[in-house]
Amino acid sequence: MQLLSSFLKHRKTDEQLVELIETLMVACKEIALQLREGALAGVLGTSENVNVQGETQKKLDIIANDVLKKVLLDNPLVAGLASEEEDDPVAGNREGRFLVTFDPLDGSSNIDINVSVGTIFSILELREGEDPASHGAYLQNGRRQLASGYVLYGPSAVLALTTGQGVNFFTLAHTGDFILTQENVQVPAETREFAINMSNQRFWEPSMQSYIGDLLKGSDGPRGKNYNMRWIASMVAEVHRVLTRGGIFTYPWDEREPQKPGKLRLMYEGNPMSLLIEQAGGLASTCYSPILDVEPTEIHQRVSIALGSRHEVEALLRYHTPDQ
Ligand code: P6P
Repeated sequence: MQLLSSFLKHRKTDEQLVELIETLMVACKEIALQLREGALAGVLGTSENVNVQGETQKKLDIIANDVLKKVLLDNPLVAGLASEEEDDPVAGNREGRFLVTFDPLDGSSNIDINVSVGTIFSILELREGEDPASHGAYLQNGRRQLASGYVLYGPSAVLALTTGQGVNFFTLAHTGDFILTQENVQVPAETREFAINMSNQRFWEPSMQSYIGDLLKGSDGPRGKNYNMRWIASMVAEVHRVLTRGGIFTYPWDEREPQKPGKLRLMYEGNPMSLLIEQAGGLASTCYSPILDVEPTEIHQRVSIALGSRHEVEALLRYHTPDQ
C-alpha cells in the first residue's frame, strides 16, 4: 500500500507542492466527516445566503468553504485563494508561493438526497509582482496549473490527482490516509455513454442538437452504435465515471443566458477537470477549442464544456466545425 505523500515524493514532486496537497487533504477529510454525519449534525438543507453565482447556498457549501479557507490560510505556502463561493479572492501569507482555486462542494444540490458530491481544486503559482488579493493574480490559463484534482465523496472518498505526470486515484482509508488505488488512469478513447442534461435540449445551439440527436439514433444513425445516457447533476461524479470507464460529459451554451458561454465555471470546474482529462489521454473542449487554452478575463467566468473519450469529443467537434 502506498500513501499519497510517499507516492508523490517517490515521483520527485516538488516538496512544497506535496505539503500543500497534504494540507488540502486535511480539509477534505474534515468535509468528508461532516458529510458522513449529514442530518445527524444538522448540516443538511439550505442557508439564507445567495452566493456570487446567484445560487442559494447549502449549509454544507458554507461549511466546506470555511474549512478549506481556514486550513489553507493556516499554511504559510498559501499566498491566496479564490473560491466559487466567494465574491473576491482572499490573501494568505505574504511569503506564500501558491494560489489555490476551488469549488468547495460541487454538486451540492445532491446533498439533501444523499448523492455523491465533491471538492474540486486547482493549484497555481503566484507570479512575481502580483497581489494575491487581486482578481488578476488568478487569471492564468489552465496550462499554468501546477496540479489539479478532486475528492469525490461517494460510497468511498476518492482523490483524483494530477501534478502534470498523469492521473492517479487515492482512496481515503479508515486510518485517515489517502492510499494509492489506481495508477496512471487512462480514459478509453471510445465510448457508448454520454452525459448531458437533456431537459435543456431546446435551448442548445443547432450543432449540439444535431450531435446529441445522432447519438439518440443509435446503431441506425450516423454514429453506427447504441449509446447509454447518464446524468447525476454532480460534475465530480460524472468526471470520475469518465476517467474510470470513458464517456463524454457536456454542459453546453444555452440560449436562456446567451451572454454566458455555459453554466460551469472555468477556474473552479473547467480548468481543473480539463487538466485531469488531458493528463489521462482524453480531450476537454469548449466545443470549439481546448478549455486549457482559454485566457481567463474574470475569476468567476463560465465556460462551455465537452470532455472525455478522445474519439467521442473529436466527433462532437466535427459537428461544431463551420464547414460541416
Ligand atoms: P443541472 C452542480 O450544481 C453543477 O455545477 C455541476 O456539478 C453539475 O454537472 C451541473 O451543475 C448540474 O446542472 O442544470 O443539471 O442542475
